[in-house]
Amino acid sequence: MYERRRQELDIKTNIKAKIKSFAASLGLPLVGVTSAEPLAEEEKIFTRRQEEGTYPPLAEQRMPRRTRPAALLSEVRSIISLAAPYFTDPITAIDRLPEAGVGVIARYAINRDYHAVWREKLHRLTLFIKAQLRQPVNTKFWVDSGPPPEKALAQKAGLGYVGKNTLLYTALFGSFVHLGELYTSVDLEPDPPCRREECGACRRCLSACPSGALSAPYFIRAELCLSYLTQMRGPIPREKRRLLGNHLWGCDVCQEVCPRNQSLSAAPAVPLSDPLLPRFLPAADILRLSEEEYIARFGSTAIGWRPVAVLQRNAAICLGNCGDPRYIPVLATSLRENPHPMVRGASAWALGAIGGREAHLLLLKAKSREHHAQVLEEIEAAL
Ligand code: B12
Ligand code: SF4
Ligand code: SF4
Repeated sequence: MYERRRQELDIKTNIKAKIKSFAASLGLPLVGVTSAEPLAEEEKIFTRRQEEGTYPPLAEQRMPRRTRPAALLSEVRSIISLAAPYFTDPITAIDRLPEAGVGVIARYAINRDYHAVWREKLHRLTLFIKAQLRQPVNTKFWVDSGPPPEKALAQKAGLGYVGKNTLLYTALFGSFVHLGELYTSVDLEPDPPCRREECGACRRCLSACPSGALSAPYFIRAELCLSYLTQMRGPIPREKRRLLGNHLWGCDVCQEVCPRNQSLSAAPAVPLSDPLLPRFLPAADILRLSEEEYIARFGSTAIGWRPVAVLQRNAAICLGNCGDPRYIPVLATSLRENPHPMVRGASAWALGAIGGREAHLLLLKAKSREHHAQVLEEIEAAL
């Protein structure tokens, strides 16, 4: 009896400390533990937003799987929530950005795909936990793409609080962190939740959001967010293309303007992997990429989850938005030769957005040659 109690106490406290320090040694420095109780408050918020039609399309839709941990791992007793920083350069505001025709890539996307990096780390953490305990252990882990509501769990496990831009803020690395979680049958001592909320009267992220996606504090209209628009498959709705500006992939604006992230400039965090891409890329170069070149350059980043046509569609829209006639030739070549109708369509739109006689004539020429209905429709609209 005494021996069993002693073992239980050891697991709750000592093993937890060992898990935290092992996670830190893997490059996952922020670790908190929370219980596996259902998330009643979040279930209410998510369900209400599903009913209103404002629940984001990319999030898990089946509520029990989201908000009731036992629906994902029936023996779950504790949830280990983890956060690690990913920014490598000082945080600067978007208005100090580059010349026309140069596209911006969000910080998370320039690194090696964090899903793959994290999965490897969480696998090692699982093996470590199993090796520490002399009893059978069940675990499951996720990073981003799984059903767990990561920000809510991280807040509950004491890692930080959710700001008005809907992102989780940590004391050490601000909001530039990725989150992941490990559900386990091991009974660990929960950490106190984070109850602090430091936005106060500030509304900078809401005012700076280029697309109006942050329509109220803590409320995002995902279908307007540039992060969603730049990664969606299929043509970006025409009325939303101007919102993209020079965003080639993702968007960091609501984090860049946040005073809570400014002090990070002085001490960039150690990233989990070295960046594979620059943050600013000439959009014309993207339009000229072959499939093979795309895979070689972008295949190991999170951008590589999507086919080349998605990034090229965004590049064409960036060029249209910059309005510079220097890019008419590259857009005309793309309209003539790109194998993907979506990219040809976006190139037609961009020529129309730049406008002028030369662009008009090239669109007319393309119209006489094009056979694809969707591209023809884009050309008509651009003329
Ligand atoms: C779907 C999704 C998106 C969607 C929708 C974003 C969103 N905020 O929901 C889109 C594609 C737009 C997106 C964009 C981005 N994402 Co994203 N995304 C997710 C995903 C898969 C689910 C998020 C979710 O559950 N949304 C559902 C909505 C309803 O929940 P919510 O807004 O978070 O609601 C919470 C609060 O806002 C609050 N709340 C909601 N409504 C209301 C109403 C009131 C009145 C109040 C008081 C509170 C309140 O309570 C909720 C529970 O905590 C998570 C990973 C995961 N599995 O959780 C990553 C995740 C949130 N994304 C992440 C990142 C990095 C981004 C981007 C920064 C990427 C980029 N640079 O382009 C942007 C940031 C945009 C932004 N401002 O949120 C990180 C965030 C890390 C962090 N520090 O928080 C996550 C955790 C992925 C990861 N593991 O790294 N994302
Ligand atoms: S990521 Fe960009 S578009 Fe999305 S909410 Fe933040 S500022 Fe707005
Ligand atoms: S910009 Fe202001 S309101 Fe927005 S998250 Fe940061 S502190 Fe909160």
